Amino acid sequence: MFTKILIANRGEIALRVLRACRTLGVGAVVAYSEADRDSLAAQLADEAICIGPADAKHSYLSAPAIISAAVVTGCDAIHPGYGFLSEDEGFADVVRAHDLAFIGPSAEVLERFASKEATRRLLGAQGLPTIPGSGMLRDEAHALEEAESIGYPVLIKPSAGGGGKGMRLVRTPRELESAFKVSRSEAKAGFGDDALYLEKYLDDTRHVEIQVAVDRFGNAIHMGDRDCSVQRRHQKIIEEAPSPALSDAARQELAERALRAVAAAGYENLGTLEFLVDSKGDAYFIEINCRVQVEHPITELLTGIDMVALQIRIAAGEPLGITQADVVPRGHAIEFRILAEDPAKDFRPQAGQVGAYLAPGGPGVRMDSHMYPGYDIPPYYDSLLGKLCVWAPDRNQAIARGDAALRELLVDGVVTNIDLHRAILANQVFIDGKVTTNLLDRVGSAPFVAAGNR
Ligand code: MV4
Repeated sequence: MFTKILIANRGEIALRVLRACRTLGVGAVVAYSEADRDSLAAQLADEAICIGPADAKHSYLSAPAIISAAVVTGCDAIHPGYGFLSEDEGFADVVRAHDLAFIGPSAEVLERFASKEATRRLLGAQGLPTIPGSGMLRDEAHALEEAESIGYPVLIKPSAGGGGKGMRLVRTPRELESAFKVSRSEAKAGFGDDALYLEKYLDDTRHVEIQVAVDRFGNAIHMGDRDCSVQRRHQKIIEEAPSPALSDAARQELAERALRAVAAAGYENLGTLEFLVDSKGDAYFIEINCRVQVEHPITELLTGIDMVALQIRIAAGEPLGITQADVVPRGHAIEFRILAEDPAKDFRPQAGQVGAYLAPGGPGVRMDSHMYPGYDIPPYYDSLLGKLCVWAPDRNQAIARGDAALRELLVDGVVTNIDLHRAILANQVFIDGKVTTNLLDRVGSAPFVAAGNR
Protein backbone atom coordinates (compact mmCIF):
# COMPACT_ATOMS: atom_id res chain seq x y z
CA MET A 1 0.00 0.00 0.00
CA PHE A 2 1.03 3.61 -0.48
CA THR A 3 2.36 5.63 2.45
CA LYS A 4 0.98 9.04 1.45
CA ILE A 5 -1.46 10.12 -1.26
CA LEU A 6 -1.73 13.57 -2.81
CA ILE A 7 -5.38 14.44 -3.40
CA ALA A 8 -5.36 16.58 -6.56
CA ASN A 9 -8.96 17.71 -6.52
CA ARG A 10 -11.40 19.81 -4.54
CA GLY A 11 -14.91 19.92 -3.12
CA GLU A 12 -16.77 16.88 -1.97
CA ILE A 13 -14.58 14.37 -3.86
CA ALA A 14 -11.41 15.61 -2.13
CA LEU A 15 -13.17 14.87 1.15
CA ARG A 16 -14.35 11.47 -0.09
CA VAL A 17 -10.81 10.47 -1.08
CA LEU A 18 -9.47 11.76 2.25
CA ARG A 19 -11.97 9.51 4.06
CA ALA A 20 -10.82 6.52 2.01
CA CYS A 21 -7.21 7.30 2.97
CA ARG A 22 -8.19 7.33 6.65
CA THR A 23 -9.99 4.00 6.24
CA LEU A 24 -6.89 2.49 4.64
CA GLY A 25 -4.51 4.04 7.18
CA VAL A 26 -2.68 5.94 4.44
CA GLY A 27 -1.40 9.49 4.85
CA ALA A 28 -3.07 12.20 2.79
CA VAL A 29 -2.08 15.61 1.49
CA VAL A 30 -4.77 17.86 0.04
CA ALA A 31 -3.62 20.01 -2.89
CA TYR A 32 -5.69 23.18 -3.02
CA SER A 33 -5.91 26.33 -5.11
CA GLU A 34 -5.82 29.79 -3.55
CA ALA A 35 -9.63 29.87 -3.81
CA ASP A 36 -9.91 26.66 -1.78
CA ARG A 37 -7.57 27.59 1.07
CA ASP A 38 -10.46 27.35 3.57
CA SER A 39 -11.92 24.17 2.11
CA LEU A 40 -13.07 21.45 4.48
CA ALA A 41 -10.74 18.87 2.88
CA ALA A 42 -7.72 21.18 3.34
CA GLN A 43 -8.69 21.77 6.98
CA LEU A 44 -9.30 18.11 7.81
CA ALA A 45 -6.25 16.71 6.02
CA ASP A 46 -3.02 15.73 7.77
CA GLU A 47 -1.28 18.17 5.44
CA ALA A 48 -2.38 20.61 2.76
CA ILE A 49 -0.41 22.38 0.07
CA CYS A 50 -1.28 25.27 -2.21
CA ILE A 51 -0.77 24.39 -5.89
CA GLY A 52 -1.62 27.69 -7.52
CA PRO A 53 -4.24 30.33 -8.25
CA ALA A 54 -8.01 29.93 -8.48
CA ASP A 55 -7.84 29.46 -12.25
CA ALA A 56 -7.83 25.65 -12.56
CA LYS A 57 -5.57 25.85 -15.60
CA HIS A 58 -2.77 26.88 -13.24
CA SER A 59 -3.71 24.66 -10.30
CA TYR A 60 -5.98 21.58 -10.60
CA LEU A 61 -5.10 21.22 -14.28
CA SER A 62 -1.40 21.94 -13.92
CA ALA A 63 0.67 18.74 -14.04
CA PRO A 64 3.91 20.51 -12.97
CA ALA A 65 2.20 22.15 -9.96
CA ILE A 66 0.61 18.88 -8.83
CA ILE A 67 3.69 16.73 -9.32
CA SER A 68 5.92 19.25 -7.49
CA ALA A 69 3.45 19.25 -4.61
CA ALA A 70 3.52 15.44 -4.47
CA VAL A 71 7.32 15.38 -4.51
CA VAL A 72 7.89 18.08 -1.86
CA THR A 73 5.36 16.49 0.52
CA GLY A 74 6.84 13.02 0.07
CA CYS A 75 3.77 11.40 -1.51
CA ASP A 76 4.03 8.16 -3.47
CA ALA A 77 0.68 8.38 -5.28
CA ILE A 78 -1.74 10.93 -6.72
CA HIS A 79 -5.53 10.63 -6.65
CA PRO A 80 -7.07 12.81 -9.38
CA GLY A 81 -10.73 12.48 -8.28
CA TYR A 82 -13.14 13.10 -11.16
CA GLY A 83 -12.98 15.80 -13.84
CA PHE A 84 -9.75 17.86 -14.12
CA LEU A 85 -6.84 15.46 -14.92
CA SER A 86 -8.61 12.23 -13.93
CA GLU A 87 -8.69 10.74 -17.44
CA ASP A 88 -5.68 12.52 -18.94
CA GLU A 89 -3.27 9.91 -20.30
CA GLY A 90 -0.46 12.48 -20.64
CA PHE A 91 -0.78 13.33 -16.95
CA ALA A 92 -0.89 9.64 -15.94
CA ASP A 93 2.29 9.13 -17.95
CA VAL A 94 4.14 12.09 -16.36
CA VAL A 95 3.06 10.97 -12.89
CA ARG A 96 4.57 7.55 -13.55
CA ALA A 97 7.75 9.10 -14.98
CA HIS A 98 8.23 10.77 -11.58
CA ASP A 99 8.02 7.41 -9.80
CA LEU A 100 4.59 8.21 -8.47
CA ALA A 101 1.49 6.06 -8.83
CA PHE A 102 -1.54 7.45 -10.68
CA ILE A 103 -4.70 6.21 -8.97
CA GLY A 104 -6.67 5.13 -12.00
CA PRO A 105 -6.01 3.16 -15.17
CA SER A 106 -2.50 3.22 -16.68
CA ALA A 107 -1.60 5.83 -19.31
CA GLU A 108 -1.83 3.10 -21.97
CA VAL A 109 -5.34 2.08 -20.92
CA LEU A 110 -6.49 5.72 -20.78
CA GLU A 111 -5.05 6.20 -24.26
CA ARG A 112 -6.81 3.11 -25.63
CA PHE A 113 -10.17 4.45 -24.42
CA ALA A 114 -9.57 8.16 -25.11
CA SER A 115 -11.44 8.21 -28.42
CA LYS A 116 -15.17 7.53 -28.11
CA GLU A 117 -15.32 6.52 -31.75
CA ALA A 118 -12.48 3.99 -31.35
CA THR A 119 -13.96 2.71 -28.07
CA ARG A 120 -17.29 2.13 -29.81
CA ARG A 121 -15.52 -0.07 -32.36
CA LEU A 122 -13.32 -1.79 -29.77
CA LEU A 123 -16.17 -2.74 -27.44
CA GLY A 124 -18.51 -3.43 -30.37
CA ALA A 125 -15.97 -6.00 -31.54
CA GLN A 126 -16.05 -7.48 -28.02
CA GLY A 127 -19.75 -8.14 -28.34
CA LEU A 128 -21.41 -5.01 -26.94
CA PRO A 129 -24.36 -3.71 -28.95
CA THR A 130 -23.69 -0.21 -30.31
CA ILE A 131 -25.95 2.28 -32.07
CA PRO A 132 -25.68 2.36 -35.89
CA GLY A 133 -23.14 5.06 -36.70
CA SER A 134 -20.08 6.12 -38.64
CA GLY A 135 -16.34 6.07 -38.21
CA MET A 136 -14.43 9.34 -37.89
CA LEU A 137 -15.79 12.00 -40.28
CA ARG A 138 -13.39 13.54 -42.80
CA ASP A 139 -15.55 16.50 -43.87
CA GLU A 140 -19.13 17.66 -44.50
CA ALA A 141 -19.48 15.62 -47.69
CA HIS A 142 -18.40 12.47 -45.86
CA ALA A 143 -20.84 13.27 -43.05
CA LEU A 144 -23.70 13.65 -45.56
CA GLU A 145 -22.84 10.33 -47.13
CA GLU A 146 -22.72 8.54 -43.78
CA ALA A 147 -25.91 10.18 -42.50
CA GLU A 148 -27.68 9.05 -45.67
CA SER A 149 -26.77 5.43 -45.04
CA ILE A 150 -27.52 5.58 -41.27
CA GLY A 151 -30.85 7.37 -41.79
CA TYR A 152 -32.03 10.61 -40.14
CA PRO A 153 -32.22 11.86 -37.45
CA VAL A 154 -28.53 11.56 -36.59
CA LEU A 155 -26.45 12.92 -33.75
CA ILE A 156 -23.02 14.44 -34.39
CA LYS A 157 -20.73 13.55 -31.49
CA PRO A 158 -17.20 14.75 -30.68
CA SER A 159 -14.90 11.76 -30.29
CA ALA A 160 -12.69 13.40 -27.65
CA GLY A 161 -15.54 14.72 -25.56
CA GLY A 162 -17.81 13.14 -23.08
CA GLY A 163 -21.05 13.83 -21.34
CA GLY A 164 -22.78 15.24 -24.41
CA LYS A 165 -20.79 18.46 -24.87
CA GLY A 166 -20.61 19.57 -28.51
CA MET A 167 -23.30 17.10 -29.61
CA ARG A 168 -25.65 18.25 -32.40
CA LEU A 169 -28.97 16.73 -33.44
CA VAL A 170 -29.49 16.74 -37.22
CA ARG A 171 -32.97 15.96 -38.54
CA THR A 172 -32.49 16.63 -42.28
CA PRO A 173 -29.60 16.76 -44.79
CA ARG A 174 -30.16 20.54 -45.04
CA GLU A 175 -29.19 21.03 -41.39
CA LEU A 176 -26.08 18.91 -41.57
CA GLU A 177 -23.46 21.29 -42.93
CA SER A 178 -23.95 24.05 -40.37
CA ALA A 179 -24.37 21.58 -37.49
CA PHE A 180 -21.12 19.91 -38.53
CA LYS A 181 -19.29 23.25 -38.45
CA VAL A 182 -20.68 24.20 -35.03
CA SER A 183 -19.90 20.78 -33.58
CA ARG A 184 -16.39 20.87 -35.00
CA SER A 185 -15.58 24.26 -33.52
CA GLU A 186 -17.16 23.38 -30.14
CA ALA A 187 -15.13 20.18 -30.02
CA LYS A 188 -11.95 22.02 -30.93
CA ALA A 189 -12.57 24.71 -28.31
CA GLY A 190 -13.79 22.32 -25.62
CA PHE A 191 -11.43 19.37 -25.99
CA GLY A 192 -8.63 20.61 -28.27
CA ASP A 193 -9.65 17.88 -30.73
CA ASP A 194 -12.22 18.36 -33.51
CA ALA A 195 -12.71 14.69 -34.46
CA LEU A 196 -16.42 13.91 -34.97
CA TYR A 197 -18.54 10.83 -35.68
CA LEU A 198 -22.22 10.13 -36.22
CA GLU A 199 -24.76 8.00 -34.44
CA LYS A 200 -28.38 7.38 -35.25
CA TYR A 201 -30.41 9.50 -32.82
CA LEU A 202 -32.47 7.37 -30.47
CA ASP A 203 -35.45 9.18 -29.02
CA ASP A 204 -36.87 8.54 -25.56
CA THR A 205 -33.97 6.63 -24.13
CA ARG A 206 -32.79 6.14 -20.60
CA HIS A 207 -29.22 6.51 -19.46
CA VAL A 208 -28.05 3.39 -17.63
CA GLU A 209 -24.48 2.65 -16.59
CA ILE A 210 -22.61 -0.42 -15.36
CA GLN A 211 -19.91 -0.16 -12.69
CA VAL A 212 -16.89 -2.44 -13.05
CA ALA A 213 -13.58 -2.98 -11.27
CA VAL A 214 -10.62 -4.88 -12.71
CA ASP A 215 -7.32 -5.54 -10.93
CA ARG A 216 -3.84 -6.20 -12.39
CA PHE A 217 -4.23 -9.96 -12.00
CA GLY A 218 -7.20 -10.32 -14.31
CA ASN A 219 -9.78 -10.45 -11.51
CA ALA A 220 -12.88 -8.54 -12.56
CA ILE A 221 -16.21 -7.75 -10.92
CA HIS A 222 -19.23 -5.65 -11.81
CA MET A 223 -21.21 -3.81 -9.15
CA GLY A 224 -24.49 -3.60 -11.00
CA ASP A 225 -26.11 -0.62 -12.68
CA ARG A 226 -27.13 2.99 -12.04
CA ASP A 227 -29.81 5.00 -13.82
CA CYS A 228 -28.90 8.61 -14.61
CA SER A 229 -31.84 9.63 -16.78
CA VAL A 230 -32.71 12.76 -14.81
CA GLN A 231 -30.34 15.25 -16.44
CA ARG A 232 -30.34 18.89 -17.46
CA ARG A 233 -28.09 20.01 -20.28
CA HIS A 234 -26.09 16.79 -19.87
CA GLN A 235 -25.67 17.47 -16.16
CA LYS A 236 -26.96 14.56 -14.12
CA ILE A 237 -29.19 15.75 -11.28
CA ILE A 238 -30.64 12.59 -9.75
CA GLU A 239 -29.22 9.08 -10.05
CA GLU A 240 -30.69 5.85 -8.73
CA ALA A 241 -29.79 2.20 -8.49
CA PRO A 242 -30.93 -0.24 -9.63
CA SER A 243 -32.43 1.17 -12.85
CA PRO A 244 -36.23 0.99 -13.03
CA ALA A 245 -35.83 0.48 -16.81
CA LEU A 246 -34.31 -3.00 -16.59
CA SER A 247 -35.73 -6.31 -15.42
CA ASP A 248 -33.47 -8.20 -13.01
CA ALA A 249 -32.64 -10.68 -15.77
CA ALA A 250 -31.79 -7.87 -18.23
CA ARG A 251 -29.62 -6.00 -15.69
CA GLN A 252 -27.66 -9.12 -14.87
CA GLU A 253 -27.08 -9.93 -18.52
CA LEU A 254 -26.05 -6.36 -19.36
CA ALA A 255 -23.62 -6.19 -16.43
CA GLU A 256 -22.06 -9.53 -17.32
CA ARG A 257 -21.67 -8.62 -21.00
CA ALA A 258 -20.21 -5.21 -20.12
CA LEU A 259 -17.70 -6.75 -17.75
CA ARG A 260 -16.65 -9.47 -20.22
CA ALA A 261 -16.17 -6.87 -22.97
CA VAL A 262 -14.02 -4.38 -20.99
CA ALA A 263 -11.97 -7.11 -19.36
CA ALA A 264 -11.27 -8.63 -22.80
CA ALA A 265 -10.32 -5.15 -24.08
CA GLY A 266 -7.67 -4.91 -21.34
CA TYR A 267 -9.37 -2.40 -19.04
CA GLU A 268 -8.05 -1.93 -15.49
CA ASN A 269 -9.13 -0.16 -12.30
CA LEU A 270 -12.60 1.33 -11.66
CA GLY A 271 -14.66 2.04 -14.75
CA THR A 272 -18.19 2.83 -15.86
CA LEU A 273 -19.82 1.79 -19.13
CA GLU A 274 -22.66 4.03 -20.24
CA PHE A 275 -25.60 2.68 -22.20
CA LEU A 276 -28.76 4.10 -23.72
CA VAL A 277 -31.79 1.91 -23.07
CA ASP A 278 -34.73 2.20 -25.47
CA SER A 279 -38.42 1.70 -24.74
CA LYS A 280 -38.10 -2.01 -25.56
CA GLY A 281 -35.47 -2.37 -22.85
CA ASP A 282 -32.64 -2.92 -25.35
CA ALA A 283 -29.32 -1.39 -24.25
CA TYR A 284 -26.67 0.15 -26.52
CA PHE A 285 -23.16 1.06 -25.42
CA ILE A 286 -22.28 4.77 -25.85
CA GLU A 287 -19.20 5.61 -23.80
CA ILE A 288 -16.87 4.59 -20.98
CA ASN A 289 -15.66 6.66 -18.02
CA CYS A 290 -12.19 5.76 -16.75
CA ARG A 291 -12.52 7.28 -13.25
CA VAL A 292 -14.53 7.20 -10.06
CA GLN A 293 -17.87 8.88 -10.76
CA VAL A 294 -19.80 11.50 -8.86
CA GLU A 295 -22.66 9.04 -8.36
CA HIS A 296 -20.55 6.15 -6.97
CA PRO A 297 -22.09 6.38 -3.45
CA ILE A 298 -25.40 4.83 -4.54
CA THR A 299 -23.48 1.73 -5.64
CA GLU A 300 -21.67 1.76 -2.29
CA LEU A 301 -25.04 1.90 -0.50
CA LEU A 302 -26.30 -1.14 -2.45
CA THR A 303 -23.16 -3.27 -2.21
CA GLY A 304 -21.45 -2.15 1.00
CA ILE A 305 -18.19 -1.84 -0.97
CA ASP A 306 -15.93 1.18 -0.34
CA MET A 307 -15.24 1.85 -4.00
CA VAL A 308 -12.64 4.56 -3.49
CA ALA A 309 -10.66 2.35 -1.10
CA LEU A 310 -10.95 -0.45 -3.68
CA GLN A 311 -9.69 1.88 -6.41
CA ILE A 312 -6.68 2.86 -4.30
CA ARG A 313 -5.92 -0.78 -3.47
CA ILE A 314 -6.04 -1.76 -7.16
CA ALA A 315 -3.68 1.11 -8.06
CA ALA A 316 -1.31 -0.07 -5.31
CA GLY A 317 -1.12 -3.44 -7.05
CA GLU A 318 -3.33 -5.36 -4.65
CA PRO A 319 -5.79 -8.00 -5.85
CA LEU A 320 -9.53 -7.18 -5.68
CA GLY A 321 -9.88 -9.48 -2.68
CA ILE A 322 -13.53 -10.19 -3.48
CA THR A 323 -15.27 -12.17 -6.20
CA GLN A 324 -18.53 -11.60 -8.07
CA ALA A 325 -20.30 -13.82 -5.54
CA ASP A 326 -19.38 -11.31 -2.81
CA VAL A 327 -21.19 -8.49 -4.64
CA VAL A 328 -24.82 -8.71 -3.60
CA PRO A 329 -26.66 -5.45 -4.34
CA ARG A 330 -29.55 -4.96 -1.91
CA GLY A 331 -32.44 -2.50 -1.91
CA HIS A 332 -32.70 0.82 -3.72
CA ALA A 333 -30.62 4.01 -3.51
CA ILE A 334 -31.10 7.53 -4.87
CA GLU A 335 -28.59 10.38 -5.11
CA PHE A 336 -29.63 14.03 -5.22
CA ARG A 337 -26.96 16.43 -6.40
CA ILE A 338 -27.29 19.54 -4.24
CA LEU A 339 -26.30 22.42 -6.49
CA ALA A 340 -25.79 26.09 -5.71
CA GLU A 341 -27.91 27.27 -8.61
CA ASP A 342 -31.26 28.98 -9.01
CA PRO A 343 -33.84 26.93 -10.97
CA ALA A 344 -36.06 30.04 -11.18
CA LYS A 345 -33.29 32.08 -12.84
CA ASP A 346 -32.24 29.73 -15.63
CA PHE A 347 -30.18 27.68 -13.16
CA ARG A 348 -27.68 30.48 -12.70
CA PRO A 349 -24.79 29.37 -10.44
CA GLN A 350 -24.83 31.04 -7.02
CA ALA A 351 -21.63 32.19 -5.38
CA GLY A 352 -21.66 33.58 -1.86
CA GLN A 353 -21.54 32.42 1.70
CA VAL A 354 -23.37 29.47 3.21
CA GLY A 355 -25.22 30.57 6.34
CA ALA A 356 -26.79 27.86 8.45
CA TYR A 357 -26.25 24.31 7.25
CA LEU A 358 -27.93 21.24 8.70
CA ALA A 359 -27.40 17.81 7.13
CA PRO A 360 -30.18 15.22 7.35
CA GLY A 361 -29.66 11.94 9.18
CA GLY A 362 -31.30 8.71 10.23
CA PRO A 363 -31.21 5.19 8.80
CA GLY A 364 -30.22 4.93 5.14
CA VAL A 365 -29.21 8.58 4.82
CA ARG A 366 -25.73 9.69 3.68
CA MET A 367 -24.60 13.24 3.02
CA ASP A 368 -21.29 13.78 1.21
CA SER A 369 -20.60 17.50 1.30
CA HIS A 370 -17.72 19.88 1.76
CA MET A 371 -20.06 22.61 3.03
CA TYR A 372 -19.96 24.11 6.52
CA PRO A 373 -21.66 27.14 8.05
CA GLY A 374 -19.74 30.19 6.83
CA TYR A 375 -18.26 28.39 3.80
CA ASP A 376 -17.61 30.80 0.94
CA ILE A 377 -18.57 29.17 -2.37
CA PRO A 378 -15.85 30.12 -4.85
CA PRO A 379 -17.20 31.30 -8.21
CA TYR A 380 -14.51 29.49 -10.23
CA TYR A 381 -15.63 25.86 -10.21
CA ASP A 382 -18.77 23.74 -10.58
CA SER A 383 -21.82 24.38 -8.43
CA LEU A 384 -21.91 21.00 -6.64
CA LEU A 385 -22.35 21.61 -2.89
CA GLY A 386 -22.82 18.00 -1.99
CA LYS A 387 -24.67 14.78 -2.61
CA LEU A 388 -27.56 13.56 -0.53
CA CYS A 389 -27.94 9.80 -0.91
CA VAL A 390 -30.67 7.64 0.57
CA TRP A 391 -31.07 3.87 0.78
CA ALA A 392 -34.21 1.83 1.51
CA PRO A 393 -35.35 -1.75 0.94
CA ASP A 394 -37.36 -0.77 -2.17
CA ARG A 395 -37.82 2.14 -4.59
CA ASN A 396 -41.00 3.58 -3.05
CA GLN A 397 -39.46 3.63 0.39
CA ALA A 398 -36.30 5.20 -1.05
CA ILE A 399 -38.40 7.97 -2.62
CA ALA A 400 -40.18 8.57 0.70
CA ARG A 401 -36.88 8.60 2.57
CA GLY A 402 -35.42 10.95 -0.05
CA ASP A 403 -38.26 13.40 0.40
CA ALA A 404 -37.98 13.30 4.19
CA ALA A 405 -34.22 13.86 4.01
CA LEU A 406 -34.60 16.75 1.53
CA ARG A 407 -37.07 18.36 3.95
CA GLU A 408 -34.53 18.07 6.75
CA LEU A 409 -31.65 19.43 4.70
CA LEU A 410 -31.11 23.11 5.45
CA VAL A 411 -28.80 25.32 3.40
CA ASP A 412 -29.17 29.04 4.17
CA GLY A 413 -27.54 31.96 2.43
CA VAL A 414 -27.52 30.64 -1.14
CA VAL A 415 -30.27 29.46 -3.48
CA THR A 416 -30.11 25.72 -4.16
CA ASN A 417 -32.07 23.11 -6.11
CA ILE A 418 -33.39 21.34 -2.99
CA ASP A 419 -37.02 22.26 -3.74
CA LEU A 420 -36.58 21.20 -7.36
CA HIS A 421 -35.55 17.75 -6.13
CA ARG A 422 -38.70 17.48 -4.03
CA ALA A 423 -40.81 18.51 -7.01
CA ILE A 424 -39.19 15.89 -9.23
CA LEU A 425 -39.81 13.22 -6.55
CA ALA A 426 -43.50 14.21 -6.58
CA ASN A 427 -43.71 14.07 -10.40
CA GLN A 428 -45.70 11.11 -11.73
CA VAL A 429 -43.24 10.43 -14.56
CA PHE A 430 -40.45 10.05 -12.01
CA ILE A 431 -42.60 8.02 -9.59
CA ASP A 432 -43.45 5.64 -12.44
CA GLY A 433 -39.74 5.27 -13.21
CA LYS A 434 -40.26 6.54 -16.75
CA VAL A 435 -37.95 9.55 -17.12
CA THR A 436 -36.30 9.60 -20.56
CA THR A 437 -34.32 12.04 -22.78
CA ASN A 438 -34.99 14.48 -21.17
CA LEU A 439 -37.59 15.43 -18.62
CA LEU A 440 -36.01 18.71 -17.54
CA ASP A 441 -34.83 19.93 -20.94
CA ARG A 442 -38.11 19.07 -22.64
CA VAL A 443 -40.66 20.53 -20.25
CA GLY A 444 -38.35 23.05 -18.61
CA SER A 445 -38.16 23.57 -14.89
CA ALA A 446 -41.18 25.88 -14.52
CA PRO A 447 -43.70 23.20 -13.43
CA PHE A 448 -41.18 21.87 -10.93
CA VAL A 449 -40.27 25.27 -9.54
CA ALA A 450 -43.96 26.07 -9.11
CA ALA A 451 -44.64 22.74 -7.42
CA GLY A 452 -41.62 23.13 -5.19
CA ASN A 453 -42.81 26.48 -3.93
CA ARG A 454 -46.23 25.29 -2.88
C1 MV4 B 1 -27.51 9.96 -27.40
C2 MV4 B 1 -28.91 10.25 -27.35
C3 MV4 B 1 -29.67 9.78 -28.39
N1 MV4 B 1 -29.11 9.07 -29.41
N2 MV4 B 1 -27.01 9.22 -28.43
C4 MV4 B 1 -24.83 11.24 -24.65
C5 MV4 B 1 -24.15 11.77 -23.45
C6 MV4 B 1 -25.20 11.81 -22.39
N3 MV4 B 1 -25.01 12.90 -21.50
C7 MV4 B 1 -26.49 11.89 -23.13
N4 MV4 B 1 -26.24 11.41 -24.42
C8 MV4 B 1 -27.16 11.07 -25.35
N5 MV4 B 1 -26.68 10.36 -26.43
C9 MV4 B 1 -27.80 8.80 -29.41
N6 MV4 B 1 -27.29 8.08 -30.43
C10 MV4 B 1 -29.38 11.01 -26.28
C11 MV4 B 1 -28.53 11.41 -25.26
C12 MV4 B 1 -29.14 12.19 -24.17
C13 MV4 B 1 -29.78 11.57 -23.07
C14 MV4 B 1 -29.85 10.17 -22.93
C15 MV4 B 1 -30.47 9.58 -21.83
C16 MV4 B 1 -31.06 10.37 -20.84
C17 MV4 B 1 -31.00 11.75 -20.93
C18 MV4 B 1 -30.35 12.37 -22.03
C19 MV4 B 1 -30.29 13.77 -22.14
C20 MV4 B 1 -29.68 14.36 -23.24
C21 MV4 B 1 -29.09 13.56 -24.24
